[in-house]
Amino acid sequence: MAENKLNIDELSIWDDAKQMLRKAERDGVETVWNRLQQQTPHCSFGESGVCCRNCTMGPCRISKKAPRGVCGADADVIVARNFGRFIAGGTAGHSDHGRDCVEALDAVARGTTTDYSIKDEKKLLRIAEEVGIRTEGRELLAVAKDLAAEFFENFGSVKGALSFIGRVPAKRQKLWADLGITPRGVDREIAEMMHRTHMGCDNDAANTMLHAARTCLADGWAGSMIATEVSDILFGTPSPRKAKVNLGVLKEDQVNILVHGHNPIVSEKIMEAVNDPAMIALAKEKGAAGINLAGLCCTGNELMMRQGIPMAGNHLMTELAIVTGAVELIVVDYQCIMPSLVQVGSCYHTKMVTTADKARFTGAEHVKFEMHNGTEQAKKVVLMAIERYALRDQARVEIPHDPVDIVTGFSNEALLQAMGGSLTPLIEAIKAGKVRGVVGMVGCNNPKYKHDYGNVNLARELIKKDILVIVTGCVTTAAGKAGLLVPEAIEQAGPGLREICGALGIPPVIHMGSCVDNARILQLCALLANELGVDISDLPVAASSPEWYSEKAAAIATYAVASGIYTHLGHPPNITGSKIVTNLALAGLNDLVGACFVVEPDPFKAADLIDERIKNKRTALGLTA
Ligand code: SF4
Ligand code: MSK
Repeated sequence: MAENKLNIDELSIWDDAKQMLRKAERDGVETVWNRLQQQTPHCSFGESGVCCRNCTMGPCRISKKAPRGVCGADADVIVARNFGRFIAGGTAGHSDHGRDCVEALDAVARGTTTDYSIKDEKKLLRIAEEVGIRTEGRELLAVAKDLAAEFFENFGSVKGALSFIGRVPAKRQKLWADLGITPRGVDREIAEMMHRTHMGCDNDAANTMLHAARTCLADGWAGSMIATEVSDILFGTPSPRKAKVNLGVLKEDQVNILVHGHNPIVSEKIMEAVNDPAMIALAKEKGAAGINLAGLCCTGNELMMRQGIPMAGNHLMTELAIVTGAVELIVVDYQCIMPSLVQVGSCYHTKMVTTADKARFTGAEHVKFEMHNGTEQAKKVVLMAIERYALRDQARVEIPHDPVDIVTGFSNEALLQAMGGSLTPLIEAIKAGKVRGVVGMVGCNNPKYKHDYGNVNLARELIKKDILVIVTGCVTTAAGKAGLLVPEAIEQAGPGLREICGALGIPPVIHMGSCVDNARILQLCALLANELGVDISDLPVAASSPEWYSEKAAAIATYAVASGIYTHLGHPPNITGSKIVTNLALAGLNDLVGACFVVEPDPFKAADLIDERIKNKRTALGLTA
């Protein structure tokens, strides 16, 4: 039970969130905002990154009085080491997700599962050819087996280079090679980061930070990129489709199931089970009008992109979705799932089901999904949800109304198709100054900042300035709820962007997927750079994560910068205790990789800073600002 009263109007910009926060208060349910209050003020040593727990001579914390840890490490070394381990966690998360996808592809190829299949055969063959696998006259599954083997090689020590290194513009490849940061393999870079940050190894902050860049590049150009491409092969490459967002997607008279996490391997199976006529009949027998599936966070993005399944909410909405009292069951795989969901669920009738051995939650029921049993396990989970319907207390149900329409499904393939098969219309629009630049807005929510205030206002400001916005992850739901993910949103865009998006029939804010799908944005930048014969750092592009919170978001931001993309963050990582690391992040990296971070909490000021960068890049390319 919360101890202090929250000022609910200041916590979120959304009516559905505020309505549920008031209900949570009435129902005596503790949320992330209550716990933030209990944890505040945060420890300033931790916040500035100068607390080290890497050995038992410590823990040590750096201050004026004690400028070195017991071993002699100073603030710069400690901050760099902490940041290195932070992004190693993010890289591991995305990349392990990618490896799970490759395992599914391998199981399909070997015939050890019939629960999954190749949905996009053309993409399988295209990607296989791209990475040097012969396809002509061969059985599809033989090609799939070789592709899985090729991708597995990206995780250990790669024999030659990452499978997708050929996508990186030549100038960038040379720059990485000169700096010694060409990634060699996902697991290798993560392991080396853990090694370097052991006591007595890499005691040069700048050197550790360069390896951080290398580790994150392995995420962007291998772990995440493989996750995206294999998911498309197994579940279909997304194409534009309509969907709906906000808590209003829950149904008062139906069995409501929420999927949460990241990997479509679980959520796609749940969706199939929900559509099974026998399951629907059973739900009706139990008095429900049907079964309603909705997504949360990134697995929600995956299902929405490919299948048009509605999205109930982003990161800070996950507890509040349960507070509706209308959710029978929430089934999760991994990442960004608050442990508190078990407790929130127990305040209602909501059952929480975990599916991955690597992400179990005390108090949740575990239904282990393996490659060979996805269909069977998904039915088991849906049955549990149907059984819970009878336990629902309708008097405690309150569902906010009016879900918002969105258009989703813009994979690069779909974007190219919308442009008639080539990038030429986008390039011509950029040259003519109608689309002045492109910004990828990615990432999360963070209860320290007003929910979705930064995400929505930055997206709005950028499109006003004729800057095309691409969203992934939890920014998607924010943009969708603000009405920015529909073609009609061109009315809020500047005249140039309005004209181009209007002609193509696309929204000025384009949804490109989940957080691993930032790899699609990397690929798009590389395609643009290659087409123009320049490096990615020469393009009028930027990235932004106004409300990030996770290790994964830090890894994404770092691979964006190391790939040459100027990157805005709404608040800094825990690095401000080191001048060397902070200066490197905010300026020094520009000299090394042609891009750096910029930190600005105010979305309006951030839009101006991004605009300035885009102006400079346009001028350098000989274009009008
Ligand atoms: Fe302290 Fe050094 Fe050990 Fe860190 S590695 S806890 S700074 S003695
Ligand atoms: S789920 S990493 S809160 S985007 Fe990918 Fe959302 Fe950020 Fe998790």
